[in-house]
Amino acid sequence: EIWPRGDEKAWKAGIRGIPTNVSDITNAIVYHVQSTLARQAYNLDNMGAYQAVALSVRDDLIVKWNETQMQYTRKQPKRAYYLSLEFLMGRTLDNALLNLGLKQQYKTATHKLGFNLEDLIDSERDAALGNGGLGRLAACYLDSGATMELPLWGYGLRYHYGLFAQHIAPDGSQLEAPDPWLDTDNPWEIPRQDVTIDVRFYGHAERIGNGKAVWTGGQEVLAVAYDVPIPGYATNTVNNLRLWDAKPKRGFDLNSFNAGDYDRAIQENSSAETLTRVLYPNDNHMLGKELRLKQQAFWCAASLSDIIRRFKQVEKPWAEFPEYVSIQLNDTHPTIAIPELMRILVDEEDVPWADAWDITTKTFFYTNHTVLPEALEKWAVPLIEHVLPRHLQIIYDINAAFLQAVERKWPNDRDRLTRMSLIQEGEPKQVRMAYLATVGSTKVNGVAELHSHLLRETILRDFVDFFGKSKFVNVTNGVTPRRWLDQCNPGLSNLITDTIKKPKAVWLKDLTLLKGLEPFTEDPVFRKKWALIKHTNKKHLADYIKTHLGITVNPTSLFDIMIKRIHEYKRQSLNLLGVIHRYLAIKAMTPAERKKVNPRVVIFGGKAAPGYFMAKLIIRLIVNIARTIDADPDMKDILTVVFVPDYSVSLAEILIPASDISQHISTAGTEASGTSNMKFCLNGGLLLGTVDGANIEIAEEVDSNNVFFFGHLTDAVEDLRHQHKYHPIAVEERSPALAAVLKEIEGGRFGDAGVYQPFVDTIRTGDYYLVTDDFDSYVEANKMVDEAYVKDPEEWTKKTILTVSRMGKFSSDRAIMTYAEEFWNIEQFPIKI
Ligand code: OX2
Repeated sequence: EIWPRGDEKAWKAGIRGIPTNVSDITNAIVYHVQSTLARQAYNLDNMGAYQAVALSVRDDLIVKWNETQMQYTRKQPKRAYYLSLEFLMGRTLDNALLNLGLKQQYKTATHKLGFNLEDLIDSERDAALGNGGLGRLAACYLDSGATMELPLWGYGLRYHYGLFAQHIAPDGSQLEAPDPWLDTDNPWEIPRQDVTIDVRFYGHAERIGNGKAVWTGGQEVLAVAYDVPIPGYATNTVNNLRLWDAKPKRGFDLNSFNAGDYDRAIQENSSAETLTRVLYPNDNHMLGKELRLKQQAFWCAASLSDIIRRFKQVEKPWAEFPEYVSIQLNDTHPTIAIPELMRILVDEEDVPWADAWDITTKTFFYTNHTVLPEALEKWAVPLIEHVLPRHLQIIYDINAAFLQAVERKWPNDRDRLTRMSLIQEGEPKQVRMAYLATVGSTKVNGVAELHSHLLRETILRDFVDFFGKSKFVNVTNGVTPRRWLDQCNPGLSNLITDTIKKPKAVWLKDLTLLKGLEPFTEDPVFRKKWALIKHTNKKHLADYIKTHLGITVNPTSLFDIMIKRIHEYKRQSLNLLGVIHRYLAIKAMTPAERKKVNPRVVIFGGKAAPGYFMAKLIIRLIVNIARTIDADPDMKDILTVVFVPDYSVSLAEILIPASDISQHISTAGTEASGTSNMKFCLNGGLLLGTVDGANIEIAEEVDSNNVFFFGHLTDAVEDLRHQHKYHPIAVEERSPALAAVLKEIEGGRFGDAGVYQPFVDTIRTGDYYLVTDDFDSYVEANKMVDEAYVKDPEEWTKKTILTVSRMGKFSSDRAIMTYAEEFWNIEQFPIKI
């Protein structure tokens, strides 16, 4: 029945296989140069060659993608869907080649055609459809889902502009530039003009009894699917990431057009297309903008409609929906999917309310990524009422039923009802999305042990009392070892393969096998090879810094790297103040003393949300500290500070393998997990960090001897904040060392003091993130790092080997299998070709 027309033999004969020999691959590339791109060898640049190679790889992916989707359709295994407003994919070509196992062949083929594959790989633009950890996690999970052969799809938005590009202005501040990443053809997506869904906004919802309503009028927008193939590593599985693009439903308003009012005729048109125009550039911060709510609703409605269409193919009763479908909500961004599924079931499919609620709560699972109050989503009731009038009714109905149940359990406890209500009183009233997501899901999880614990003890405490403990669990994040070890650090990956005597196709899918490295810690020949790889990676980074920034760094120095979004809770502040402290200390030394200082290169990278004043000020200060220090001849070869602009996934792939130390120094209890901490340790960069997020579990695995911890613990934070607020003590008293540093900033050593005063003030007064409290122990920890690094390089190398060998837990394969087995109840479904 899959050959519905024509001659089956003709169809079968025409089906493409995947060429695996070099000459077929070469031919495929030449074909795309000539036929698809209509170019010739003599006018082909790297960009053109990249595109031809990418198109050829795309063909390979599509063969497996088709096969995978067909086998899913035929056998109808239960599927899981990962709804994420962000997928920070980075580049695709290298990853696709490695996952398909064709890199060597393509290297030879491109060489034959006069190109260097690595240069072509570098021609690709990052797909930056995410802000930071949350979006990159989604990308790692897709890689692991396909590698573990799970029927897992992603759903997201096809933003025309990804995260802004970051430039540094002459005065050192961040400048944002748009990222029109789709201006160059994107070979990694398959447009599906045939897969479209109507989505409604605004209008009017009229209740008609039995919990039902009809929703009419308003604006209708078309969602068009774009499919991004997601290849598993060394498997036949190629899963799908479906991104929705918005299109006006009608071309334009013909009446206005005919009346000569062209502007009006295309007005609705452009308002529809605005929907998927741009990614909101905030990390861990909620803005209550109407357009963002519309993005969320658009994406949820399109995805659910698509999922339901697929479910209808199996012709089963609605009660069995959760046996075919599980949906993971990546933070609260897709929470509107909960009332949307209720709307479809109740209003359109005639399912009674109680049954619909049962189906809905069995379908959804909610991952929380933060406890920071400013990041918790709350939508103003009047805004939801305006944009999604029917959804607001449903939310109120869900709330009424929920509060009745709370009332039955704890009669006459008004405080509790107020605390737990999905609607927060006030002007305006607000919908608490984390509560709605919790009530509407089967399980709720945090992303590291400490974070999950804090969730249960703080923001979701009442809900744990109500639903019971078993609903609230932990799934510690992970990272894909394909991209974050094999791809970014091939030297190390090859050494590991040779050493543990397991093929890559085996150990990269079972990262606990890294344990096999441990005995080699004591082997000096092995250590030498290991250390040489790190040195090579550092040279590579030094080259990058030289070519792109014109700064010379010495690869024998200790490379100290902090790359992440700029945020006060992450405390780049502590790092920059520590750098000034180091600078002052060196300045105060005699030349002879300076000779004994362990040289350090301190590297910062990260973007600030365009509207986040303090974060942008921090960037400006870092850049100017770097300029002052790098211009000071006394610091030559002793201390160099670098701010790497436009931090991205592909830059991380250069930076991480080159680190000796990486910093993860958030105020205890604020960083839910962190994932770059895992990437650094997996590449032999040791951790300098606070007792926070996944740092704690990393230390448990690798042994706390191999981690440099400092700072107050989570338990102490509340009291310290209270002290700062009600019994302030001057910085001069709390930390004289820090006071001396602040004085330098205020004295204008790094440029106009007035500019930085607001930053200094956050520390002098209030000090919400406890910089003062942790500064001295931070300086102390840095001393320990220096000592460990200089005193005994062999010992240092041993630490890095032990660390890598014990990082098995942090593979995203482990995390995704936990979701598959303990949440979604889906099974591995190998694809046979
Ligand atoms: C981030 C968290 O800040 C980070 O700690 C975590 O590792 C990452 O998500 C993946 O779980 N937006 N970004 C995050 O949380 C939110 C909200």
